[in-house]
Amino acid sequence: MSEPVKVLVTGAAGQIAYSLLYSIAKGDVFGEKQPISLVLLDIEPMMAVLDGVVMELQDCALPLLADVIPTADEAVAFKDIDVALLVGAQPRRQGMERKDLLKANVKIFKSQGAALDAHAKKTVKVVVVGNPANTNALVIAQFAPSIPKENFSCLTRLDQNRAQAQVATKLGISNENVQRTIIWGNHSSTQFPDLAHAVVHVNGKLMPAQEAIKDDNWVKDEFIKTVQTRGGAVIQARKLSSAMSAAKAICDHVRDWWFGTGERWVSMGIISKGDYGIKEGLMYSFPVQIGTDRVVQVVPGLTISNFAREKMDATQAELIEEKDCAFSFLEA
Ligand code: NAX
Repeated sequence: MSEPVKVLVTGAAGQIAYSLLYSIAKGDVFGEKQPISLVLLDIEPMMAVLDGVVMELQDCALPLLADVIPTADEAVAFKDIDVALLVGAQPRRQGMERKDLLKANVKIFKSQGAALDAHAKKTVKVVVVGNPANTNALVIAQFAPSIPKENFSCLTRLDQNRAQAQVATKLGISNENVQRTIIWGNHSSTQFPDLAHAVVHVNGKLMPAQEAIKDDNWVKDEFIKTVQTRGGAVIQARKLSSAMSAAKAICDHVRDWWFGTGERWVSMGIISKGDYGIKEGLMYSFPVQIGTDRVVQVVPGLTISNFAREKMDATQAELIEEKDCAFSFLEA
């Protein structure tokens, strides 16, 4: 058996982690032969709850789980890790303004950035899930200057999966028959779920999704709105935010980064190098392909319509505003 992959999950006592930890520990992400060492970080008041999570992981008697390290200490949590899944964040409380939320999270991700910089392997792959995910990811990257910028990402795979599932349902086909749905921009209600390049297999024939759907209004209006507001709809129904689907999306994101995507396209937030006119240095969701060398590359050469341009710019504008606001707290 090979050396364990050391995976940190923050927010480990929370609801996403409750689904995520089991999936990772049983081999859904790194494969069925790869031992895993799990590090679980949460805040001090959650340590008793975290003990319960550790007991349950033990009780699963999973063959791949080499060890479990629960902690509230960032120096312990980030030590020699290969993968950081940053799920924990300050939640938005009633009456809290967006800038207060940003301020609280800047503090968390600044501190975790310093710990990452000091203690993690330089090859560490970082996925930020805790909201506002794109901006939190930029903050942590800023405070971990010794880690290459290409190693930072944020999760928009849940949005991609939601988009894919909407198309599959609309056409009455299985999810695997829908490919190349794209999420551009922020993991927020300004994101742009784009079907212009999506393809579907219908009755054994590969065709553009929009041609198969034959309903421009649905594509440009209902589909986009449904995906943009899906998180809110789940909260409305469940009185809790998405957890099972979020955990599944994190597994998809990391598995594809670890093993490569082959010919598939996936969406993930990465630091922009200026592709498609998106401002350099923003954490923006792009369609990407990933090689077996774990290098992430933006899918090149897509035609961008005026409709798409407007939506891509609107979500970019929100990200610039969030970034400026977050970085103003850092300077203060
Ligand atoms: P929970 O409130 O169930 O769990 C969050 C956990 O994080 C808690 O146990 C809390 O104590 C812990 N935490 C807070 N500050 C911490 C810190 N400084 N260090 C370590 N742990 C800390 O939330 P959950 O439903 O699990 O959601 C977690 C985050 O994911 C939220 O920010 C949520 O908004 C975000 N989401 C992001 C998604 C995405 O696609 N990017 C989708 C799902 C989810 O909404």
